[in-house]
Amino acid sequence: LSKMPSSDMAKFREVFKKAEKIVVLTGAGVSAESGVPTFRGSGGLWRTYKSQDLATPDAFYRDPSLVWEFYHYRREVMCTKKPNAAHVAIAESQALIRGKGREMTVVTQNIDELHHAAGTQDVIELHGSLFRTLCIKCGDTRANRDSPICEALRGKGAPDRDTKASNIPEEQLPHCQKCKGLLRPSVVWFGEMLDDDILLKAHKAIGECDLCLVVGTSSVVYPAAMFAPQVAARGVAVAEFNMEVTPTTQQFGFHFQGPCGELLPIALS
Ligand code: BJW
Ligand code: ZN
Repeated sequence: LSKMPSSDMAKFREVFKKAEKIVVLTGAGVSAESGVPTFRGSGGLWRTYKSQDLATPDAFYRDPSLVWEFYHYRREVMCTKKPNAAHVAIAESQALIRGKGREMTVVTQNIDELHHAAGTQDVIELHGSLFRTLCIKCGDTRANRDSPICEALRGKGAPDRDTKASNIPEEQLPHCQKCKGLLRPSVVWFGEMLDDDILLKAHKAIGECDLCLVVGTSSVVYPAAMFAPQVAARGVAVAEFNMEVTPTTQQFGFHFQGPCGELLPIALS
C-alpha cells in the first residue's frame, strides 16, 4: 500500500540536519524562476518544434544549421539570465555542509551552468553544457562562451514560429580548432549514452547518500529518472520539490509543492 508523501517541512528539516551525505538532483524547474524555459513546459517550443525533436543526433545530422540555430538561441538567452534563490540556497547550503565535514553533491540534468554561476562546487552535469563544444570528427571537447559562436549565426535563431530557417552552409557553422571538423554542442541527446565517468560519479553519490532532494524535474528522462527511486528503494529519505506531482512522487517520503525558489531557502536554511 503506497502512503502519501509528507509535506511537513519541520520533519524534513530534522532529517536534513542529521544527514551526512546529501544528493541534490535537479532539472529544468530549478532554472524556471531565472526565466529559462523548461524543456516540457509552455516555453519549450522553438519555432514549430518541440525541444525533444531537435535534441537528437538525427536532427543534427539531417540539418546541422537548424540545430545550431536552436542552441545558439539558447546560449544567447543565457547571457541575460542569473541564478535564482534556489541555485543560491543550494550553493550556500553546500558550503555550510562541507564546512562541517558533511557532503552535498549536486547532480543536474541542466546544461545552463547556473549551479556553477551560483558557486556550487563539483557539479555533476549529466547532460553536458550549452557552453561546451564537441568535435564530431576528433572528439575534442572544450569550453566556449563566444557570442555569437560563429559569424554566420549572428542575429540568427529567433524563436518565433514564422521565422524561416537560415540554412547556413555547413562550412560556415562552428568548426574545430584542432582538426577543422564540424562542432556540435557538447550535450547528451536522446538515444545517446551519458559519459561513463560522469555516470559513475552520479551512481556513487546516489548509492552512498543518506538523503536525496529531487528539484524541478519531470522525472521522465532516463537514466536520471531512476536515480531518486533507487535511493527511495534503499529506504533512504527522498524529498521532491516541484510545482506538480510527477510519475515518481508516490515513491518518495516528502513532496513539497510550489516554486523551488521559495521552498528551498526555507528547507535548506
Ligand atoms: C518547477 C518549477 C519551479 C517548473 N520550481 N519545480 C528507459 C525507458 C524508456 C526510455 C528510455 C529508457 N532508457 C533510455 C531511454 C530513452 C531516453 C528517455 O529517457 N526517453 C524518455 C523520454 C522516455 N533516454 C535517453 O535517450 C538517454 N540515453 C540513454 O539512456 O542511452 C542509452 C540508451 C539509448 C537508447 C535507448 C535505450 C538506452 C539520454 C537522455 C538525454 C536527455 N537529454 C535532454 C536534452 C539535453 C540537451 C538540451 O537541453 O537540449 O536533457 S532531453 C531533456 O530532458 C533535457 C533535460 O535535462 C531532460 C530532463 O528534463 P527536466 O529537467 O525534467 O525538465 P522538464 O521540462 O521535463 O520538467 C521540468 C519540471 O520542473 C516539471 O516537473 C515542472 O513541474 C517543474 N517546475 N517550474 C519547482 N519554479
Ligand atoms: Zn576536431
